[in-house]
Amino acid sequence: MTSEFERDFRAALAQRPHRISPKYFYDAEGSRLFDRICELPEYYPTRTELAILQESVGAMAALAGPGAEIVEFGAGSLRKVRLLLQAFEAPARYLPIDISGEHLRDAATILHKEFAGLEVQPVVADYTGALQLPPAGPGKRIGFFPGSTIGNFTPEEALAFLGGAAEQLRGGALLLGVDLVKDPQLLHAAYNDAEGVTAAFNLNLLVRANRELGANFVPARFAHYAFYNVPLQRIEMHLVSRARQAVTLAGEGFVLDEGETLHTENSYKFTMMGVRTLAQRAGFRPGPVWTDTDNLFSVHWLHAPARSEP
Ligand code: AVI
Repeated sequence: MTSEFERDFRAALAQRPHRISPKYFYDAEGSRLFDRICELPEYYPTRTELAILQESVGAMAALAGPGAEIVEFGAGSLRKVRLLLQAFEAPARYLPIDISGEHLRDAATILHKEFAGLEVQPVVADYTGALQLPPAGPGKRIGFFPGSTIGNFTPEEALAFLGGAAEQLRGGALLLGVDLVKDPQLLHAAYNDAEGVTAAFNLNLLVRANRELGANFVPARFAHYAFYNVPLQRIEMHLVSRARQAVTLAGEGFVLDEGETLHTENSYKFTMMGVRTLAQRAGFRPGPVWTDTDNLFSVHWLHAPARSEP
């Protein structure tokens, strides 16, 4: 059976400009490289968001109230959710949602051991699609979507995701981590690190295609290229063909011209107002926002009105 990865990669090579979803970065090696990116001196989002959470988790816990349950979209960094679980008053349940059952099992085992009395209920699902969550308990349902992963969605996808989350979290809230518009030099450095880890992360997509789709990409014939597109307020990552070359993927031949690119990722950056307006359009009532002193990153409390609320 043709996989979604194969279908999307063929389509990417058949259309111009060539474009593929960033979700395919995350095989085992891609996830490992992303963890390394999060530790890089140039990649400020992870440590800045962690510091914001550390400083303001008390205020977040007060808003959540006792017996809340946390729904995490993506079984992400345990470090971040752990901060919430430690600060919230008697959290009732933790529901991580992820497409990878393996990731979920690991997260569930670790947290179950650490937090006695906490119910951990993993949900294997694609959180960008229609979700079936178990019925909510008596406490508030608080969604958690850190890391500015929302920036990797198209604007339409971001609105659709937030609309779905507002439905799922009725009567509760979404805690959303969002990277902010800033000095283009800082943004440029964050996606062009000196060690070349981001380049390896980008090029790993070709290695994955070779392994899983029988493609014959030679990674050295491609260059990592990331730049900040100022008018569109997004980092764009591309793989640039260093020469005119033929490639084969799943038995089909394609030609890439010298200088042609495969567009592999967008990472949108937002203004505070931009996030609030988008959240409002999706059905949330924007609440407090926490940020760092340099305004690099932001964490938003978005109240999801209950059906009975105006
Ligand atoms: C996961 N995501 C929010 C990261 C970002 O910054 O857009 C992925 C990434 N791409 C290159 N570096 C990090």
